Amino acid sequence: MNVSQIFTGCIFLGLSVAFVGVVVDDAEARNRGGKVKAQAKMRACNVGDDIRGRAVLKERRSDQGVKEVSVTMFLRGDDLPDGEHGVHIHETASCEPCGEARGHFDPGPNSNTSPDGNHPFHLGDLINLDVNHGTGVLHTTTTRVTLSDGPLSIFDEDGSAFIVHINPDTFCPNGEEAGCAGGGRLACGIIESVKPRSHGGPRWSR
Ligand SMILES: [Cu+2]
Repeated sequence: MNVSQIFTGCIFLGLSVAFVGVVVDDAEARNRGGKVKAQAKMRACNVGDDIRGRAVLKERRSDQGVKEVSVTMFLRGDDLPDGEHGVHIHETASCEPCGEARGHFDPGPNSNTSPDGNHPFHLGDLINLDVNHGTGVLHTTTTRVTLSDGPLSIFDEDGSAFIVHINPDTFCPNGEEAGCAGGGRLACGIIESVKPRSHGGPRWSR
Protein backbone atom coordinates (compact mmCIF):
# COMPACT_ATOMS: atom_id res chain seq x y z
CA MET A 1 0.00 0.00 0.00
CA ASN A 2 1.50 3.30 -1.04
CA VAL A 3 1.09 6.69 0.60
CA SER A 4 -1.78 7.80 -1.65
CA GLN A 5 -3.72 4.59 -0.94
CA ILE A 6 -3.27 5.12 2.81
CA PHE A 7 -4.43 8.76 2.42
CA THR A 8 -7.53 7.71 0.46
CA GLY A 9 -8.28 5.02 3.02
CA CYS A 10 -8.10 7.54 5.86
CA ILE A 11 -10.51 9.91 4.08
CA PHE A 12 -12.97 7.06 3.42
CA LEU A 13 -12.76 5.94 7.06
CA GLY A 14 -13.30 9.51 8.26
CA LEU A 15 -16.36 10.00 6.07
CA SER A 16 -17.78 6.64 7.21
CA VAL A 17 -17.42 7.60 10.88
CA ALA A 18 -19.05 10.98 10.16
CA PHE A 19 -21.94 9.29 8.34
CA VAL A 20 -22.51 6.79 11.18
CA GLY A 21 -22.40 9.72 13.60
CA VAL A 22 -25.14 11.54 11.67
CA VAL A 23 -27.33 8.42 11.60
CA VAL A 24 -26.88 7.80 15.33
CA ASP A 25 -27.58 11.47 16.13
CA ASP A 26 -30.74 11.35 14.03
CA ALA A 27 -31.93 8.15 15.72
CA GLU A 28 -31.25 9.64 19.15
CA ALA A 29 -33.08 12.84 18.22
CA ARG A 30 -36.07 10.87 17.01
CA ASN A 31 -36.14 8.75 20.14
CA ARG A 32 -35.64 11.63 22.58
CA GLY A 33 -38.94 11.90 24.44
CA GLY A 34 -40.29 9.06 22.31
CA LYS A 35 -42.93 11.01 20.42
CA VAL A 36 -41.77 13.44 17.80
CA LYS A 37 -44.31 12.48 15.17
CA ALA A 38 -48.03 12.01 15.55
CA GLN A 39 -51.14 11.60 13.47
CA ALA A 40 -54.92 11.79 13.75
CA LYS A 41 -57.56 10.10 11.68
CA MET A 42 -60.41 12.56 11.31
CA ARG A 43 -64.09 11.58 11.20
CA ALA A 44 -67.48 13.29 11.27
CA CYS A 45 -69.10 14.13 14.59
CA ASN A 46 -72.53 13.27 13.18
CA VAL A 47 -72.50 9.52 12.59
CA GLY A 48 -73.23 8.88 8.91
CA ASP A 49 -71.96 12.24 7.63
CA ASP A 50 -69.37 12.01 4.87
CA ILE A 51 -66.35 13.80 6.36
CA ARG A 52 -62.97 12.11 6.52
CA GLY A 53 -59.33 13.05 6.61
CA ARG A 54 -56.03 12.95 8.36
CA ALA A 55 -53.66 15.19 10.26
CA VAL A 56 -49.91 14.84 10.70
CA LEU A 57 -47.87 16.52 13.44
CA LYS A 58 -44.08 16.75 13.45
CA GLU A 59 -41.90 18.20 16.18
CA ARG A 60 -38.45 19.60 15.56
CA ARG A 61 -36.05 21.84 17.40
CA SER A 62 -35.46 25.33 16.08
CA ASP A 63 -31.98 26.84 15.85
CA GLN A 64 -32.62 28.32 19.30
CA GLY A 65 -33.55 24.91 20.72
CA VAL A 66 -37.27 25.67 20.86
CA LYS A 67 -39.61 22.79 20.08
CA GLU A 68 -41.73 23.62 17.03
CA VAL A 69 -44.66 21.46 15.98
CA SER A 70 -45.92 21.59 12.41
CA VAL A 71 -49.54 20.60 11.85
CA THR A 72 -50.92 19.58 8.47
CA MET A 73 -54.56 18.54 8.10
CA PHE A 74 -56.51 17.39 5.05
CA LEU A 75 -60.27 16.95 5.21
CA ARG A 76 -62.83 16.11 2.55
CA GLY A 77 -66.33 14.78 2.08
CA ASP A 78 -69.80 15.57 0.74
CA ASP A 79 -70.88 16.89 4.14
CA LEU A 80 -67.90 19.21 4.60
CA PRO A 81 -69.17 22.78 4.00
CA ASP A 82 -66.99 25.22 2.07
CA GLY A 83 -65.53 28.13 4.03
CA GLU A 84 -63.43 28.47 7.16
CA HIS A 85 -63.72 26.20 10.17
CA GLY A 86 -62.09 26.68 13.56
CA VAL A 87 -59.57 23.97 14.51
CA HIS A 88 -58.12 23.38 17.96
CA ILE A 89 -56.35 20.74 19.97
CA HIS A 90 -58.84 19.72 22.63
CA GLU A 91 -57.95 18.41 26.04
CA THR A 92 -59.03 14.73 25.94
CA ALA A 93 -58.37 11.89 23.47
CA SER A 94 -62.01 10.99 22.93
CA CYS A 95 -64.40 11.59 20.01
CA GLU A 96 -67.38 9.49 21.01
CA PRO A 97 -69.27 11.69 21.07
CA CYS A 98 -67.24 14.74 20.01
CA GLY A 99 -68.18 16.56 23.22
CA GLU A 100 -66.00 14.04 25.07
CA ALA A 101 -62.93 15.81 23.67
CA ARG A 102 -63.96 18.45 26.25
CA GLY A 103 -62.45 21.99 26.19
CA HIS A 104 -59.33 23.40 24.56
CA PHE A 105 -55.95 21.95 25.56
CA ASP A 106 -54.59 24.38 28.17
CA PRO A 107 -52.38 22.75 30.82
CA GLY A 108 -50.64 24.58 33.62
CA PRO A 109 -51.37 26.15 37.00
CA ASN A 110 -53.75 28.72 35.46
CA SER A 111 -55.47 26.31 33.08
CA ASN A 112 -58.74 27.58 31.61
CA THR A 113 -60.07 25.22 28.93
CA SER A 114 -63.37 27.08 28.35
CA PRO A 115 -63.66 27.24 24.52
CA ASP A 116 -65.19 30.72 24.29
CA GLY A 117 -64.11 31.96 27.72
CA ASN A 118 -60.32 31.92 27.36
CA HIS A 119 -59.87 32.27 23.64
CA PRO A 120 -57.47 32.59 21.80
CA PHE A 121 -55.17 32.14 24.78
CA HIS A 122 -55.29 28.33 25.07
CA LEU A 123 -52.17 26.39 24.17
CA GLY A 124 -54.21 24.23 21.79
CA ASP A 125 -55.59 27.12 19.72
CA LEU A 126 -54.69 26.88 16.03
CA ILE A 127 -55.86 28.56 12.81
CA ASN A 128 -58.89 27.99 10.58
CA LEU A 129 -59.17 25.13 8.11
CA ASP A 130 -60.02 26.55 4.69
CA VAL A 131 -62.44 24.40 2.65
CA ASN A 132 -62.94 24.84 -1.09
CA HIS A 133 -65.04 22.52 -3.25
CA GLY A 134 -65.32 20.00 -0.45
CA THR A 135 -61.61 19.80 0.33
CA GLY A 136 -60.03 21.44 3.35
CA VAL A 137 -56.36 22.09 4.03
CA LEU A 138 -54.64 23.50 7.09
CA HIS A 139 -50.93 23.96 7.56
CA THR A 140 -49.43 25.77 10.51
CA THR A 141 -46.63 25.65 13.07
CA THR A 142 -47.05 26.15 16.80
CA THR A 143 -44.64 26.51 19.71
CA ARG A 144 -47.50 26.38 22.23
CA VAL A 145 -47.46 22.58 22.49
CA THR A 146 -44.98 19.70 22.20
CA LEU A 147 -45.24 16.06 21.17
CA SER A 148 -42.24 15.02 23.27
CA ASP A 149 -42.42 14.82 27.04
CA GLY A 150 -42.66 18.05 29.03
CA PRO A 151 -45.14 20.47 30.58
CA LEU A 152 -46.65 21.42 27.20
CA SER A 153 -46.96 17.87 25.87
CA ILE A 154 -50.30 16.98 24.30
CA PHE A 155 -49.58 13.38 25.32
CA ASP A 156 -50.57 13.98 28.92
CA GLU A 157 -52.51 11.49 31.05
CA ASP A 158 -55.70 11.62 29.01
CA GLY A 159 -54.21 12.50 25.61
CA SER A 160 -55.63 15.05 23.16
CA ALA A 161 -57.83 15.30 20.07
CA PHE A 162 -58.42 17.67 17.17
CA ILE A 163 -61.83 19.25 16.82
CA VAL A 164 -62.93 20.94 13.59
CA HIS A 165 -65.81 23.32 14.23
CA ILE A 166 -68.87 24.14 12.12
CA ASN A 167 -68.11 27.87 11.99
CA PRO A 168 -64.96 29.98 11.59
CA ASP A 169 -62.85 30.80 14.62
CA THR A 170 -63.14 34.58 15.08
CA PHE A 171 -60.43 34.46 17.80
CA CYS A 172 -62.92 36.26 20.05
CA PRO A 173 -61.80 39.90 19.58
CA ASN A 174 -64.51 41.12 21.96
CA GLY A 175 -63.79 38.67 24.73
CA GLU A 176 -66.18 35.90 25.65
CA GLU A 177 -69.10 35.56 23.22
CA ALA A 178 -71.02 32.34 22.69
CA GLY A 179 -69.64 30.50 19.67
CA CYS A 180 -66.80 32.94 18.93
CA ALA A 181 -64.28 30.06 18.79
CA GLY A 182 -66.25 28.21 16.09
CA GLY A 183 -69.41 26.91 17.73
CA GLY A 184 -70.63 23.34 17.19
CA ARG A 185 -68.36 20.40 16.40
CA LEU A 186 -68.07 19.05 12.87
CA ALA A 187 -65.18 16.55 12.94
CA CYS A 188 -62.87 14.96 15.46
CA GLY A 189 -59.64 12.97 15.49
CA ILE A 190 -57.74 11.38 18.37
CA ILE A 191 -54.04 12.32 18.20
CA GLU A 192 -51.81 9.24 18.28
CA SER A 193 -48.03 9.01 18.53
CA VAL A 194 -46.03 7.58 15.67
CA LYS A 195 -43.14 5.40 16.79
CA PRO A 196 -40.02 5.74 14.61
CA ARG A 197 -38.71 2.49 13.14
CA SER A 198 -35.14 1.42 13.76
CA HIS A 199 -34.83 0.77 10.02
CA GLY A 200 -36.73 2.36 7.17
CA GLY A 201 -39.59 4.84 7.40
CA PRO A 202 -42.06 5.59 10.19
CA ARG A 203 -44.58 3.03 11.38
CA TRP A 204 -48.04 4.27 12.30
CA SER A 205 -49.08 2.96 15.68
CA ARG A 206 -52.09 3.30 17.93
CU1 LIG B 1 -62.35 23.77 19.49
